[in-house]
Order: sequence, then structure tokens, then C-alpha cells
Amino acid sequence: MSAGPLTLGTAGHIDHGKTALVRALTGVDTDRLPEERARGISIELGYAALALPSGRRLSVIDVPGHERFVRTMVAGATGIDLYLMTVAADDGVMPQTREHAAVLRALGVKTGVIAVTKSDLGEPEIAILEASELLPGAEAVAVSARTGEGLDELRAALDRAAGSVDSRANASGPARLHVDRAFTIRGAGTVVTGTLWSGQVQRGDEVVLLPGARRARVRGVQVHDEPLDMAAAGQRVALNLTGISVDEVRRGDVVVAGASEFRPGYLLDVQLEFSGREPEHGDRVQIHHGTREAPARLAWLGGRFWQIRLEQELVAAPGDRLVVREISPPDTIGGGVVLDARPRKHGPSRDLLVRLERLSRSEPAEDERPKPAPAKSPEARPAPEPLSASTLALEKRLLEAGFEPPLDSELDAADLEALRGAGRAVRVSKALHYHPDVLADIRRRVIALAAEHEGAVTLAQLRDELGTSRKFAQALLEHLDASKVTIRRGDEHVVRRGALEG
Ligand SMILES: Nc1nc2c(ncn2[C@@H]2O[C@H](COP(=O)(O)OP(=O)(O)OP(=O)(O)O)[C@@H](O)[C@H]2O)c(=O)[nH]1
Ligand SMILES: [Mg+2]
Repeated sequence: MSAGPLTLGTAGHIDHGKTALVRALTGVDTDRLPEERARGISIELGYAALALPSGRRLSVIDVPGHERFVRTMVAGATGIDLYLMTVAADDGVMPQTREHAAVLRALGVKTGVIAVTKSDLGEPEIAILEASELLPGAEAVAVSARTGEGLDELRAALDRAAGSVDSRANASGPARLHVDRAFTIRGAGTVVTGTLWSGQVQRGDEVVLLPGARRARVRGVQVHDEPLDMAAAGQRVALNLTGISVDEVRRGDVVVAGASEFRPGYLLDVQLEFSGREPEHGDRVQIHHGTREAPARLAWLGGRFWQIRLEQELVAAPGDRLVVREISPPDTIGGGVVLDARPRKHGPSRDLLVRLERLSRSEPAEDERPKPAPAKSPEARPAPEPLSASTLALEKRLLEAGFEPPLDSELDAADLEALRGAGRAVRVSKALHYHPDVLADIRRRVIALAAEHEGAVTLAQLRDELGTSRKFAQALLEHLDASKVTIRRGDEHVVRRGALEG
């Protein structure tokens, strides 16, 4: 059981009782703005502290549910460790219930509790079923902020969930805080708040505000309105800064330790997963990272790897999570993790794929480690852990399918992910995976075929050679081009010299 500081974020459709529930649990009304009170909806992020029966204290971030404020919700959710998803008993799962769940998934926030709210207004059973389907594994508790029913049970469930999450207090490295609010306090000056993603901040520290690189000094550190000498990662922190005026800092800025390596950048190499529409190479999307967002183009690098080309700089580091949203109509389509926060601008290549595959498994990249023993087939890798029976069955299916594997959509996503993680399935297009042994066979055939045709193959030749449809041959040739076995020249795919030796 971890005992470090944790932040709990609310989630859920508008009017499903997030703010009322936070108030019932903590005594704090997080709808502070006059406009929020007048309209009866949350607009900004709200903050409270929640004491649990175990004695543990959680920082709570209450988010707005309105569809126009999803960006605010994402900015709040990037700093959380576990969620409190509310679903109204009399309304059930609604669009922002789903979208917030997608945001949580994209951010890798896997642990939380479902509160089926307004249990005084309707029977909770259907909402519990719907919500549990959306967030499998989370405990669901029926509650009423009005009558107090279920609140004790909810507190106990939150305690259990909190006990199973790792605090970021263990996140080493230099201090980094993504600012979610900046304001002035009379007599104190500029104050910024946010979750400390890594490192520690002490009174007297020199810090830098990115992306502008303004320097400032920490005059005071507060956690839950109490002054401390030092704050640790995982905590929601308020920093009183000197040497900077409140107009020079706002949500989205990043406070980092004076001597850190963090730099703003326009390019990120990332691994993405999509639960909504799969984007195309070159699509323009909105990227949410920390408390900032920026439009960007997505460049496909092969498999699940992409280069994000931002229109405004972000301050990211390897391992950071981000959310990808469609710009119009706005919707969360997926998210992922930063593998390289300072790449060059580049397209796909086989070396790059090998490197990103390594980074995605938290292994050092090629140039940072001793040269590995040559693998039998370039795609073959040792399995990191034993695979389940259903994953092995999927591998058999891929092997038997040969040159015409089933579409990804026909396969169990978890099994496919596991198989790919073990290096025993290779993504060849956005909808297709091949077994590496089959790919090795195809590669040999392509090289042999090219040898008969002056070093190059065409789509029609490969289609006939493999006895498949155009669709498969096309996907394979694109994959071979991307992995630098062949290079495209008009209608021909010329086998590269390196591939003949490899
Ligand atoms: N009867 C009943 N009404 C509730 C309960 N919880 C909330 N409400 C009412 O539902 C309405 C919306 O509640 P909020 O807590 O503001 O909902 P919210 O999810 O925070 O809404 P947004 O922040 O705008 O997304 C208010 O009028 C509440 O009084 C409950 O348990 N029972
Ligand atoms: Mg609210």
C-alpha cells in the first residue's frame, strides 16, 4: 500500500452531481465563480481536500462536465492519480461520461471509483451496469448527495482505490509543475498552483517558467493552504513566486527547477492508441499535454508510432502522457505516451522503428547501449513474459492466416497488444498485423522476386507471387518501404542494398 500524496479527479457528464458530491464529501463548494453559481454549472477547475477513513488525505480536483469545457477537464485530469466518475442514476452514461472515460484512458489513469449519483431520484442498477461496462474493474457505489446515502461506502471504496495506486512521490528527476492557476494574493504577490509531476520544490529555490524562460524565486510553498518548507512530487502545490508578475504566467506554463534539462519543443515522437476515429497521416488534431494544448499535424512513422508536429511549443519529457482530440467536431479520439521529447523532424525508417520500439518498452535506445547480438529475423524478439492461452491462440491464427491475416477489428485488442508487445505480431498497416515469421518469408520472396526483375517488384507481381488481393500486397509494400527493405520509384519498389545483406 502506497501512502504518498495522491490527487483525485472528478469526471462525468454535465449535471451528474460531481460538485454536489465533492461538497458532500469535503464540505467545500468548488463552484466559486459568480457565473458558476448563477448558471448552476461548473466552468473552472475546483479544488478541495478529502479526508478518508484510513486517515489518508486526497487532493480533489473537481472538473466541469459541459461539452464546451472538455479542454478544462483535460487540463485538470493530467495531474490526477485516480478518478471519481459520476453517473446520474436517472440519466445513465451520457456523451461526456464516455469522453471523460476516454481522456482518463489516454492519460493512463486506470484506477478509480464510480459513483452512481442522485440515487434518491432513480434506481441505480442500469447506470451501474452501463458505467461498469465503460470502466471495467472500478467499484461502483450508489450515492445521494441530498440524503447522504452511500457516502460512507464511497469513502471506503476511495480508500481501497487509493491504496492500490502509486504516488508520484517516487517520480525522481528535477522539479516540474504544470500551472493550472495563477493569481495574486495581496501582500504575497504572484501565486501559481498545479500538481508537482516530479522532483521537489523548496523555499528559496530558483525556478524557470517555460516556454518563456523567465526566471523567478520561490518565496513560499503551500500544500492544502498550509505553509511547508518543501513540497514533493505528487502533491498539489501553491508556489508564491518573486521576480515575476501575474501577467507573465498563466495556465499551461511550466515551472521547472532552475538547472533542469526541460526545454520547450515543437516535435515529439510518441506512441498513440486510438479509441475513436483512427487519424490519417497528415491530419491536424489538438494535442493536450500538462495544462496546455496546441494544434498539431500527425505524421505516421509506422505501427503505433507517430511524430507530432506542433504549432505551439510544449514542455514534455519521455514518459509523459498526452491526449489527442479531433478539432471539428471536437471529440477525444485517443492518446499516448511521449517516447522522444526532442527528436529531429523525420519520416519513417526501419532504424527509427527499432529505436521507438525499444523506447516504448523503456529500454535504452540503440546508440545508448552495447550492440545486441544479431537477431535471427529482424522482427523476432524474445518474449518478455509468458503469454496467455488466448494470446497464443491468436498467434496461431496469425501464423495460419499467412499472407492474408484478419483485420485488427476482428481480433481481441488485448491479445493483439500482448502479442505485439512480445514481438510476435507486427503492425503492417493501420488495420493489419502479420506474424514476424510470415513477414520474414514475404521479405525473402520479395528479394527473390526482385532478383528476377532487375532488382525491383511491382504491386501486381507481389500480388501474384503471394496469391493475395491488391489490398494485402499494397499494405505489405508500404510496410517494406517504411522499414527500408525497398524504396519506391514510381510503380516499382526497388530492393535496397542493405536489405539484401540483412
Ligand atoms: N436529488 C438530487 N439532486 C442532486 C444530487 N446531486 C446533485 N444534484 C443536483 O443536480 C444538479 C447538478 O449538480 P452538480 O453537482 O452541479 O453537477 P455537476 O456534475 O457538478 O455539473 P457540472 O460541473 O456543470 O458538469 C444540481 O441542481 C444539484 O443540486 C443528488 O444526489 N440528489
Ligand atoms: Mg460541477
